[in-house]
Amino acid sequence: MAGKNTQSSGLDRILTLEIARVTERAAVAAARLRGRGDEKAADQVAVDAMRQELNRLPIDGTVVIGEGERDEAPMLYIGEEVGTKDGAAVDIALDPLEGTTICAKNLPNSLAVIAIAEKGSLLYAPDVYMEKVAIGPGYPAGTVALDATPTDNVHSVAKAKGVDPHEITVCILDRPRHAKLIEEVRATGAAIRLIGDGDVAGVIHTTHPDETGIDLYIGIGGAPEGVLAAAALRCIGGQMEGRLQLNTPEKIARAEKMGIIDPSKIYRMEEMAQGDVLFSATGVTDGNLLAGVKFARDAISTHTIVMRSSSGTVREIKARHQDLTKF
Ligand code: VTB
Repeated sequence: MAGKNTQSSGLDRILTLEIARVTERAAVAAARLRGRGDEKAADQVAVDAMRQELNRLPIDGTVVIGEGERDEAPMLYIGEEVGTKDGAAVDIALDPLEGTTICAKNLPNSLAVIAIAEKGSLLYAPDVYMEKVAIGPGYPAGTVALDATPTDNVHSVAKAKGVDPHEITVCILDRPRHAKLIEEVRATGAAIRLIGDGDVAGVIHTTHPDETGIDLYIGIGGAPEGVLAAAALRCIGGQMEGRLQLNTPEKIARAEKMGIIDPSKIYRMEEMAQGDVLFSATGVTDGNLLAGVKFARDAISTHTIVMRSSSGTVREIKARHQDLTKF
């Protein structure tokens, strides 16, 4: 649950509005390349735009979840310092274009996302897979768990919601590795929303089941996306667990370098994103919660959700940008 202490945090309240600009800018850049079949180009323009805007923020920031290791990503790599340095020391998790393939195909739910947190409060996750289970707010603690079977998780959510498992919808990434999971969930009677990409959105969608139709997220996706999703849930409320898939000595060694000693540890949402966290996501393509960027002759419209864990405030910002020279 969101805490109440807004005084002790190093994060400035003003940043809650500033952070929206960062994802707005990245989303607009990516949206110009929606449906062009070029994932790399769309990602690159989003990265450039996000970096430019981030460097205007009055923060002393370090990217901890970013575009990759320093040698593989020229910009917004893990360890890159961003911001004007004139402000709080913060850690940053970002994905300028979450769902590059969705954007390239102009399908729903690609996002520009960022989380800014007090230094040392985000899990420094290597770029490996993470097994995840997540639900939105309003359920008793422990309703879902990675140690439980998918069948148990579906039954538990159904029971807590007071419905039959047939009325539960589970979001799962459409991947061959999920064949058994899909079969098991179907056997419970629950419906499945299969998504091509974009499991940050998939997790966030569990927080508004009435609008998105999704109650539960289960499956294996990227670990960086797991930390971003946990940061979002910390702000809105909900429950999530994640377990890194450290199944080779090489991955275990990489994780160790990042301070992860127990390779099979199950991380609760509060361990993946601790302290005060700000989160912002802007829709790139139209989605279940956020509209995509709209281009008109005289203005560009964006739809953003911005939230802060310490106050629990969730803001939706629908912006109409008229100074097109800025984009
Ligand atoms: C997921 C998905 C992301 O990576 O996390 C996925 O939500 C996991 O990797 O949008 P695989 O594609 O290898 O299954 C993304 O697709 C981003 O790359």
